[in-house]
Amino acid sequence: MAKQAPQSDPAQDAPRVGAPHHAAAGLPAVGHSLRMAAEQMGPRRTLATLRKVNQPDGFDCPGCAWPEPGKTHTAEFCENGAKAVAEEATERRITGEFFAAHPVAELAERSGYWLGQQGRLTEPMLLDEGASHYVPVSWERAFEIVAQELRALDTADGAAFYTSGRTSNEAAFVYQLFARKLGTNNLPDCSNMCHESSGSALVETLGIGKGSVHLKDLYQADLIIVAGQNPGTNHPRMLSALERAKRAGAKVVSVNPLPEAGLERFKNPQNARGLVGSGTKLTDLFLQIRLGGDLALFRALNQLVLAAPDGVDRAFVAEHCHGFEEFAAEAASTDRAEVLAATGLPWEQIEELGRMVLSSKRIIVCWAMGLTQHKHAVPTIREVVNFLLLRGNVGRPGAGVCPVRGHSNVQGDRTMGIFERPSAAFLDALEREFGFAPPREHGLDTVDTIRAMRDGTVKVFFAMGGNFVAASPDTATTEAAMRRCRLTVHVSTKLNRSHVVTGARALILPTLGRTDRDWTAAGAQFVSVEDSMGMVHSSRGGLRPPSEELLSEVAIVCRLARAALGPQDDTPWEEFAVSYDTVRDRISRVVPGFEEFNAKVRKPGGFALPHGPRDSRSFPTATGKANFTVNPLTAPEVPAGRLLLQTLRSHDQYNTTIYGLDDRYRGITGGRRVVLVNPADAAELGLADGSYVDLVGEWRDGVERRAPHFKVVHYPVARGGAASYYPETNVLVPLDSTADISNTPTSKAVVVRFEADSGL
Ligand SMILES: Nc1nc2c(c(=O)[nH]1)N[C@H]1C(S)=C(S)[C@@H](COP(=O)(O)OP(=O)(O)OC[C@H]3O[C@@H](n4cnc5c(=O)[nH]c(N)nc54)[C@H](O)[C@@H]3O)O[C@H]1N2
Ligand SMILES: Nc1nc2c(c(=O)[nH]1)N[C@H]1C(S)=C(S)[C@@H](COP(=O)(O)OP(=O)(O)OC[C@H]3O[C@@H](n4cnc5c(=O)[nH]c(N)nc54)[C@H](O)[C@@H]3O)O[C@H]1N2
Ligand SMILES: [Mo]
Repeated sequence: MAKQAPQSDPAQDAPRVGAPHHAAAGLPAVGHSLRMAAEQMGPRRTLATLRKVNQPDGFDCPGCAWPEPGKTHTAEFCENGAKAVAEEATERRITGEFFAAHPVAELAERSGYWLGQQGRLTEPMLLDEGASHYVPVSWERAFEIVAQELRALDTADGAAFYTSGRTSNEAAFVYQLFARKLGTNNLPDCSNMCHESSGSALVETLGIGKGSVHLKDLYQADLIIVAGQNPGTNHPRMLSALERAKRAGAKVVSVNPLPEAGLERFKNPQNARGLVGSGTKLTDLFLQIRLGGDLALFRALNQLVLAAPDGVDRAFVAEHCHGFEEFAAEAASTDRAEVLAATGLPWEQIEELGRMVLSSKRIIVCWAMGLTQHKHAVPTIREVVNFLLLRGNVGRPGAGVCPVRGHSNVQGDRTMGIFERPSAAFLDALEREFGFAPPREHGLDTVDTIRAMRDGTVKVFFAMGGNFVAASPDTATTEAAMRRCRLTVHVSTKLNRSHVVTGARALILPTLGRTDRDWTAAGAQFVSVEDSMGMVHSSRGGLRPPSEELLSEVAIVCRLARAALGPQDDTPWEEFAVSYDTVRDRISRVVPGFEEFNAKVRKPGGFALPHGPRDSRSFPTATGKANFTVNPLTAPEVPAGRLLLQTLRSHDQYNTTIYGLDDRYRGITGGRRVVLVNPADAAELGLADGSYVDLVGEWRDGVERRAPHFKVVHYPVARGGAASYYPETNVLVPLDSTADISNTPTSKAVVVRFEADSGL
């Protein structure tokens, strides 16, 4: 098996291990973020930039999709938001000379960390067939090359158009329009690897694939359950919301195989007590669950609620729900021994949570990748919905479902039609507005796109952002698939691995980021985004772009569309490219909830999208009601002598972008190739603390998937499980190991065995 270029430089990757922290943020976080920002941007630019994050006249933080509180603070950003901003607003630059000095074969040996550290991309680059180096290319020529390769396809389905969730609403809308005008629904996106399971479960049960709470609901809740999410690192601003909820009397329960520092205590860097004091204790009850045990946990809770005298909100169930009897019969029969085995929890803890549930009127469940990236992710989330429906916790203040999104506009991109399985209603609206017949057959999602590239049916791969080969599962398979393409194209801000593992020809199209000023012939433009709670607002960058050459994502799509669709196409692409208001006018006529878009988006704070279940307890499902579902109890099976590996994020990364080699809250510094193992499991498996091992993935296809040279760290993870960082371990995630229904790779459940270290 070919070895992968590691994400971090092996020479520098020497993890040291200290004690895990028990509190998040506070003074060290502020210092850390400012230091990283100043390194990339210098002190003046740092101040000017960070002042504009998440302000009404500023730009939307590219860090995560957590909403902004209505009232603006002097600084509404967090440590990791500051790192995301610094990464983009860096003063380092990559020019044509850089590519002349570094052949692609050499860049392919470099780590992802090194590639990312080289700076912002500044001009379009072409890697021609058989060439060893990228060379500068004009925009016209670049678009012509893409158009040529698209024309050479037998069918438009020979192309796939990937989106990473930073893309603005306006860019996403013109992008999907272009793909559909070409004739394909092949619009895979990062969501397919992320919250797709949430969407699948919520659409079926509630009729809409989005969360049903606003920020103010958190402040009104009696009980907030945070399951499978690490907000201290990935959504730090959520900690302020939890702190405020706690002040208002809420209890917080965290369900996680790891004791995550951010959920234990929070030192709010925006007040003095948080900066120097001991902070607020956030978690009232910590359930250290086994990987994949959540379905069993929620089944058990539902059984307890069903058995309690006043457990079920009978009126709500009778008026608004469907399928209660079948669900209740199944849940009532839940076998306690199975629950204990699947969760690894003492029964008393589950009962304790049961009592908290029964004494709470308003309950919110928040979740992220710990629930979505399992084989049984969709049934797990359906069971969470059952749990909330049982006591009427949907569609009233202080209660609801809260899938916490990742990328800052991943939810908006889906709203704009970035979806391989668009609804008929969306396509009808597109057809009416633009007078063409959009393709109706479903397109390819991320996993199916990789299969199609591997099998030679997709030959042109186009990415609007992201880092497809590093973020996708089964790195060896995915890289080989990418290399089989005729053409691979990346619209990007920074250099990454996907630029150096290419098709026969490759293009890098550099683009403006969130922080950059966007001027066109029609004047200053702004874009819009939708956060995790369905709030839409504007985002306006203020920095001088890294080069005069850069085009916005909207302009890139529009110019490409003209080149590919020809002068006869009647969409006013030229107008769209200079005035985003004209794009928003179209969106307002195609996407429900965006009526008067141009007016509403100009109001400070933006506007809320309608959400039937939340606003009026109307459920646009197949039955017209909220659906209870029957979810047989399952949990991952792990053969003896193996552990179940979850692949997660460290504190110093943004997905495949590595900021540094520390994972401060978990006490790990100076390296990323670590595997966290429970000391009792380690003793049974003979894994000494500090020793080095290879991780070998096991899957029914018998293919060997090996991630060499990981340092064993004895760590308080739940028994039977282990944890390592993504993307170093993506090589272990089998392409065919996906969640039922959503087809999301099972990144939180990979069976591994441990072998002697083979070195890097
Ligand atoms: N700084 C920073 N912010 C980010 C990102 C980033 O990389 N860096 N990424 C963004 C993106 S795209 C996303 S999707 C989000 C991701 O946000 P998270 O979902 O918080 O990210 P992960 O690191 O994958 O963490 C998964 C959490 O779930 C727990 N977990 C794993 N398996 C299970 C399980 O079976 N049951 C339970 N109950 N818990 C489990 C893990 O221990 C861990 O705490 O963050 C977004 N924000
Ligand atoms: N094993 C494992 N795999 C996973 C996960 C996991 O938990 N475990 N998580 C999955 C999840 S939740 C997600 S969301 C995916 C993420 O998958 P992706 O979204 O594909 O990956 P990112 O690392 O976020 O993409 C980073 C790149 O985006 C580009 N970029 C940044 N900002 C912009 C911009 O404004 N415009 C444009 N055009 N480009 C920009 C930069 O070039 C940067 O290198 O990974 C998934 N893969
Ligand atoms: Mo994500």
